[in-house]
Order: sequence, then C-alpha cells, then structure tokens
Amino acid sequence: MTTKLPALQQWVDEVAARTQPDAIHWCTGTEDEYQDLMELMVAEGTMAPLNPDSYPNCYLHLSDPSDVARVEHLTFVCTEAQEDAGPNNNWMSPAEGHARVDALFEGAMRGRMMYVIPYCMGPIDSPYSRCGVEITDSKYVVANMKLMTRMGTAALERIEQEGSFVRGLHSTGDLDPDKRFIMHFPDELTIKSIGSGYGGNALLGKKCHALRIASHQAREEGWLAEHMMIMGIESPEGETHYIACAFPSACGKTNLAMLIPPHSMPGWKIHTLGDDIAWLHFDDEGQLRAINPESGYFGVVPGTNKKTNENAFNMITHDAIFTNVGRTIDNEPWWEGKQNGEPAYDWRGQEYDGSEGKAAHPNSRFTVAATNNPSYSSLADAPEGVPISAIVFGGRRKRLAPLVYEAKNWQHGVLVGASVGSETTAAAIGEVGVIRRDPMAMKPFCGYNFGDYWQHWLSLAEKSDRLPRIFHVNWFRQDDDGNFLWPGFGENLRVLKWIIDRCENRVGARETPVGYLPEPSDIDTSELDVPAEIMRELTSIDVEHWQIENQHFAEYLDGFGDRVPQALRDEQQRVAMELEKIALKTA
Ligand code: OXD
Ligand code: MN
Repeated sequence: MTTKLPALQQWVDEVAARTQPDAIHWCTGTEDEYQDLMELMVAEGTMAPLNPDSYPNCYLHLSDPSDVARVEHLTFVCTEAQEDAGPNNNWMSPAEGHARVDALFEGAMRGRMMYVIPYCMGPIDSPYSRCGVEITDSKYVVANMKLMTRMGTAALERIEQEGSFVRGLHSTGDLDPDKRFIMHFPDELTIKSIGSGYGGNALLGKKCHALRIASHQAREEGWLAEHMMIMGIESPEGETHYIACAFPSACGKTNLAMLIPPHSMPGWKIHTLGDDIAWLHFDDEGQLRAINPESGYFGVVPGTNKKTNENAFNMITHDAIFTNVGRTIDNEPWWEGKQNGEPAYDWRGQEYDGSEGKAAHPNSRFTVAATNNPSYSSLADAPEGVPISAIVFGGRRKRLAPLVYEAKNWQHGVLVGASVGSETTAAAIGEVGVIRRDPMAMKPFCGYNFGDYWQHWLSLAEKSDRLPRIFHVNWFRQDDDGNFLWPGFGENLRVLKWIIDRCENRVGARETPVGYLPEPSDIDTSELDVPAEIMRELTSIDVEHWQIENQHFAEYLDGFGDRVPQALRDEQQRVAMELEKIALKTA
C-alpha cells in the first residue's frame, strides 16, 4: 500500500491490471527524482543535455514529428446528453468514450514504468486549489509536471485528507495518430489521454484538468476557470492593481504577463502571477480573487528575444526543458527569432542548412518553473490569491477593434468576451467573417456547452456588486500595407495604465455603441512615434464594419440554439440598434 486512500490505491491497481506496466513509481516531487528521470531519459536517448556553460541544467526533447500540438479533432467531452457538451465540443457518450480508450490502454504500458503523479493545481494551502493524480508511462510528462505543477508528497497528503481528486490516465501508446484520443468525463472527474506525448494533450493538469474539467466544476460551484494570464501592475506611487487577461492561444499572453515597462514609464513594475490559466473565486466581501493553478510556464519558443520578452529570454537560459527547437554547433538551443547564433540541426535532429523548412517547429516549447521568471510575484503562492480589478479580453483584429475599449457593464462585458475572435487569414475591409471565433479564448477548453457557459458568466452579476470592470484590447491593428499601427510589447503598459485609471475613475471616456473608448490624448504617447491621426484611428470605431461584425456574431449565436441566454441576445440587439441609429444619422 503506497497511499492511505483506498479509492486512490484501488484505481492505481485497476490501471496497472489493465495497462500491465513493468513496475510502478509513486512520484515524490523531489529534485533528486527529477535529476534521476533526466539521466534515465538521456540514457534512453529521449532527452539531450544542452550546453552546460551557457544553458546549465537545460535539456532538449525532440518529439515524434506527428505529435507536436494539441489535437482538437481528437479531443472529446463525454456527457450523457450531447447538448451538455454543446456544439463547441466533440462529443461521445461516456460508455462509448470509455470503451474506445480502454481498449487502447490494454497492455499499453508493457515494458514500461508506470508513474503515479499526485499534483495540486494552485498553492498547496489554498482553499481554491484542487488536486488530481495523473498516471502516465512517459518520463517526459513526469519531468514537465514537476515544473508545471506542485506535485509529489505534499499534494498526496492533501489528496489523502480531502479524499477526492481528478483522475487522469495517460499513455503515449504507440503514438499512432489513428489511436490518439483525449477524452474528458466531467461527471466522473476523469480524463483519459492516449497516443500523444505533447504538452496540451499529455500534461493532464493543464488544459484537461485546469480548464475543461475545472470549468465544469466551476459552473456547479459558482466560480470561473479561465484561459487567462494574471499580472500585477505597480505604479511609481506603490499602488498595485491585478488584472486577468484572456487572449486566444498564440496572441501574446505570456509576453504581456512578463512585460518590461518602457523607459518612458520609470518606476512602474510588473509582477507575473501566471501566463495561461486563472481560477477566479469570490471572497466573503464579493471581491473576485484569482489564483494561478499552475506553477510553471509551457510557452511557445519561436519569436522569444530581448525585444519581445526579455524576461522569458533570460529565464530559459537555465533549468529549462526545450521541446522541438533546433540546435547550434555549440549545443545551444536555437529558434527562429532568437536573434543570435546559427542553427546546425533542426527540430527533427537533422543537419540544417536552411534549404528546407524552419529549424525550430513553430509550436516548439519551453518548460520552466515560474520561479525562473525575473518578474515572478511571490503572491503567486498566496493561498487567498489576488484581487482582480479588471478582466481584459483580446484577439488579433487587423481592422475592427480599437486599441482598447471598456464594456458598459457586466452583461455587456460578457458579450465582449463571447465575441472574442482572431483573424486566421488576411482579411480585407468588410471581410470581417474570416475569423476564428474563440469566446473568452475558451473555444478549445470549455468543458461544456458555451450557451450554458455564457449563462454562468451572466449569473455572477447576482453574486456581487463589486465585479471587476471588463475591457477589450487589440495590439494588432494594421494599415493597408500590413504595418502594425501600435508598437506593442512593453509599450502596452500605456494602455494598461488607461485601464487602471478607468477602474479608479481617474479618467473619462467616450461612449459608443460598442463600449467606452479613450480620448486619443488620454493614452500617453510621449517618446513614441505614433502620429496623432493614428491615435485617432486606434481609438475610434467604423460603424459599418461593426454592423457586419454584430451580424456575424448574431449568426454565430444561432449555432447554440435555445441554450443562448436571452440576456446575451438582448445585449447583441442593443448594440445593433445603437449602431443602426448612428448609421442612419450619418447617412
Ligand atoms: C497553450 C495553448 O499551450 O493555449 O497554452 O495552446
Ligand atoms: Mn493557452
């Protein structure tokens, strides 16, 4: 018996009987255990140590070339009624889901070690944290879980006290894409994932538990599990505000979370709490508080350099795992946009001469403990989390969305979040439909019907009279030649300052049908090369363009049928009517 909790021991025994591993290892989460795993992987050839002088304690893992990203088409939510999973998820009945994957797990761990990883999502002593146990046959998964979660003995003790935990079963199987499934059983708090070793498919604490299963639990229990980074912004006067931002994958959450203030804003400081996931709960006073359930970052490597994200660039020079990047002749990791060194080998391990493809896979990743981050906030470990002043949504919109605007109230903010989207192809004026809709940046991660999810968001208005304000930002506006209108990166702090000033009622705004917009002069552009007419463009709306957008969004809502809350429809129609009024006036 390796645990005092009979339900856990029984599950581990059942899994072992089905998967037939050679042996079982219960993870303790110690540094020695991590180093032993690394040595084993180096001996097996699945991990390569990088240059110990310039990249101490860093390793490179090259995955199977067919296994480099999340697989949304193979990701399922298994509920009794298909309607409960909603049009936003692939669905299977629980009976069929179990039958399909259980057959693939038969004997899957033969010849392998089975690892049992007890983990805690969130600070070990936080009432908002939730625990899980992942069983896996992948040493790479164990090592990544060590960096990404609080795993090991302390988590097991909490699980034994609480008696409940999310069950995550994972095997890399034979990496055959035809035998790959990521299955979620929210009513059983269970995840089964087979056939992939990639982070989002295999580190079950992350997207599977902390978003898909947790969003389901959060709805039942009155909180939110969101695809949001969390950051603290401290002014030179020492006033700190915390914000939670949801942008679709690969829209710069990690960069924003680690922002370095521009020279023109001396004395400002950024404190990073998380770069990907936030769990938001109300405290006794009705204040929404956030914890980051993770304790590490699993970030996209290409494009990381001193200009885009100096903190990340520095934090991955030690104690990091790289997955699918290239390598220099000096055995340093290399990626497109690194801005120094030359690749000698590509992400497949082959010699690289630049004639074919990229040296690093576009979705190559770093894994590091959050404490590596120079701007790490010690409050990331605070059991009570941090108070959230503002929720910020965003996406990549070349033309439509202004640099920043504020929702008129909570209900309107839910509409703003529900209409988040990112352009996937070059969209000319008018072609606003060419976007991937990604409500609240949760399209791949909401574990239940979006209609019910929006209703859950709306219902929070009844829980508190001091909800955070809701904003939308867009760093990606372009001119006709494809040049970005706003410099982005550290300069985004200028926009965050406006958001904070709004929260403190220190600055006015212009009311429009789509929300409150800044006066161009209310965003400080000193030392920036952004002409006044560009600032006017960045802080105004094109009514006709927004009418098309509103119409597209209404059609999108139709896809969710009668699960769409009436209040959301009302809000969409209110915006449509107000836009129409202006269009008629100016016609
Ligand atoms: C991620 C994602 O890996 O959103 O964080 O895809
Ligand atoms: Mn993400």
